[in-house]
Amino acid sequence: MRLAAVDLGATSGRVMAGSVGPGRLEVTEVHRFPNGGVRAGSTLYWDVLGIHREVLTGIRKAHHGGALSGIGIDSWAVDYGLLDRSGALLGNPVHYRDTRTQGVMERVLRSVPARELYDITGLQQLPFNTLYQLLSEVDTGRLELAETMLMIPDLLGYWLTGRIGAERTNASTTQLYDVRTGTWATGLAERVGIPPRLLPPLRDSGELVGTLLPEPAAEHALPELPVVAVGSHDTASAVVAVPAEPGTNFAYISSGTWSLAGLELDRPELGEEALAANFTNEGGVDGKVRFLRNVMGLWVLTETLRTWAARGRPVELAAVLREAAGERPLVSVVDIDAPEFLPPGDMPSRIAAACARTGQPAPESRGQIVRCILDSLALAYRRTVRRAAELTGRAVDVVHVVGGGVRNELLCQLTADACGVPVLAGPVEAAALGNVLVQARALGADLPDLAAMRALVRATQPLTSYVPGEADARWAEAEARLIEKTGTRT
Ligand code: LFR
Repeated sequence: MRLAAVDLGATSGRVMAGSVGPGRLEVTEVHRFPNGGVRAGSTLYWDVLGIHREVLTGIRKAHHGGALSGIGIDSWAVDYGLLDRSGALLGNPVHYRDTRTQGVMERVLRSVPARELYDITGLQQLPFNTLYQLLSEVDTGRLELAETMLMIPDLLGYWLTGRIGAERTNASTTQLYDVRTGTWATGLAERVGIPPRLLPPLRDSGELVGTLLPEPAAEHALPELPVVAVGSHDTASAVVAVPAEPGTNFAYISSGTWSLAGLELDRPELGEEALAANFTNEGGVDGKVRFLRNVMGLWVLTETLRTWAARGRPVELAAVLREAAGERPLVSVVDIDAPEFLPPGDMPSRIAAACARTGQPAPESRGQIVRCILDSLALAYRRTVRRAAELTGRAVDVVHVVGGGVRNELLCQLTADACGVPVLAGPVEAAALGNVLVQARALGADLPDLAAMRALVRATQPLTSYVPGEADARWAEAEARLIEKTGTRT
């Protein structure tokens, strides 16, 4: 069975051709395009029509390389488009890194206590949660004009099929979804001033979205293919492809623009301590819970390289990683999750400022700057993985790293060192593989459950293992230093 997996990240989008059969699972990239914010005036938007065009180009290429049986779309979470009563898009979707949400979360928390929000939605507080983005639009009048809100993969699915709906794993990231009942939290929406009519009917991953409309099919010489709802949140798809052995105590880090670090649970964990530690309970495929925290991720490194290039001093990632590997470890560490690293901009200056504030030497050479970023990321993984284990009373015996970050061997080794347990790295294309697996099952492949899907990933994808070094005392010291200087404890 040949399937197209559309996997959209915040820095690039790709369409992969997947092939699934007994003992066979392969994905091949057929189309890749850069993605990212487009600033128009003071607002950072997504070029969503450009994305739609690239998606169609990719699907066409995939089909013309061998007949497809289905299409699935996953993307980053929280962002959406609003449709009017005629089904037309009302304005361009805004990028979650735009500053329009500044102060909104604080305002909402004055009327809905954090405890209550967490009880209903189970979600971590991030300033760009859909709830806060929608509220930032209240004064524009757009919410009154809008009839429906569609998350990005659902919007693209709507343009392909004409069908409206909200796939659950992504709906669970809106902070408008009731984590216990699996329905929209309409009471909460009403209370904060979001019209519940905006929230479209929910669908599960594995359901059919619809079939490709005649117009795009004709324009791209495609048959009227089924579009399947996969784990449409990219992290949900990536977690499907975590090649965990049954019965092992594993944590995962889905490592890309963000690093999503945590555990897979059967039920949400909504206790006081989970709330205080700002862990999220996002919805997984097959009703699982993704109990995790967002770590700032490779974004800080990518923005650093972009800053250098913009100044006319471009550098190759591989070269600078080699330099970083030769630098002295843990000289300076920063709280990589601090809000100052969220918006686009000059990361090297922000890192230098954070080091100065905390009385640590500011890294000077490029190798030192990158080493500081990677050490700080690994330290954030250590505190997140250990905290997740404490909060759930579970042991973690192995950390699975999946996604693009698998290619960063230095970071994988530092992750093993920092967490003090072995890291099993791979697959790189976890989100696309998870996307393909859920489609394949929906279209009749014999993959009854997550265990079967993961067994197929294990049997077919290259994995690399990293053994922790003997340096735990150094990581403990760096952690203590960061807690002392910044108060970052959780
Ligand atoms: C990763 C991801 C994260 C989400 C962030 C913003 O690509 O989907 O899970 O928190 O992007 O949407």
